[in-house]
Amino acid sequence: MIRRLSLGLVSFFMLLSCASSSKSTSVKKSEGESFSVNLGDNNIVEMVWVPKGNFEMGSHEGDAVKHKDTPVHTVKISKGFWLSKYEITQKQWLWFMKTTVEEQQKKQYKKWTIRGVGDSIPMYFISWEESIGFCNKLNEIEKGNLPEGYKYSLPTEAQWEYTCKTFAKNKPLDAIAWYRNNSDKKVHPIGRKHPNRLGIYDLRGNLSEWCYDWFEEYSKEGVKDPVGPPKGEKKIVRGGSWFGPALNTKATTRFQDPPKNGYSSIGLRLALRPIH
Ligand SMILES: [Ca+2]
Repeated sequence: MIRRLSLGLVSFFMLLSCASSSKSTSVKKSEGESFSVNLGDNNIVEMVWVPKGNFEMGSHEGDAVKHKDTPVHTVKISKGFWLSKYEITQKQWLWFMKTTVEEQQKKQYKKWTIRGVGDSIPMYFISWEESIGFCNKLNEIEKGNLPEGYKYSLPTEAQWEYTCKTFAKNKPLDAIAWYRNNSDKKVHPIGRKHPNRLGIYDLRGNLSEWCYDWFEEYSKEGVKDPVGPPKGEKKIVRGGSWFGPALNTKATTRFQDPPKNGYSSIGLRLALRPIH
């Protein structure tokens, strides 16, 4: 009886150690530090700390009719947050969410062309809902390792524009972004252009990026940590892509798309951010 019990215990501990070896190896994250999160099987996502600050959101030039990016208003980002250094790749998505870009294409617009397949090419044809699904799955796995009050999510639109505007390098667009004039109508591997001052790559161009917020018009009053309205029809998309002209890659240019749709021009950048 005792022997059977101890054998049982041994198998139980063997099972535990097998389970832990396939799990992500997590360390507690500390504010201010960049870190890497392992999705499993050595699929590492590097996360870069973005410090808090105030900025002027919106465009003075006003592409308002099409892009609704006026009036300029002051936004306070009251806490720092993390953004992934790169757009999430096809290899990372396949490991974590179990679908290929071809399978995603079939779910979306079959007539739309595949624009690049490869481990280091960012994932596209993914909807806002599927992208939030990626974040929530990671929250489950990382439960207990997250800083208090922080969760994995999509960046808010304000966090995205703040990072793009405040930490920009003074370089020509061709040096930092893939867009219509230089992309050869393809999605490119991550990290081939110059990063911003924080070391974040491809914010502008390559793939546009889903943001958390539902679309709403700006107002001129200053706001703190905006997250968008509670309901809406379309989600914010930022950064422009391989497909669009230079204007689309501006830090201020806003796009919006239905949350169930995926496109060959939109991908996912992961955030670990305060949940207000
Ligand atoms: Ca991008």
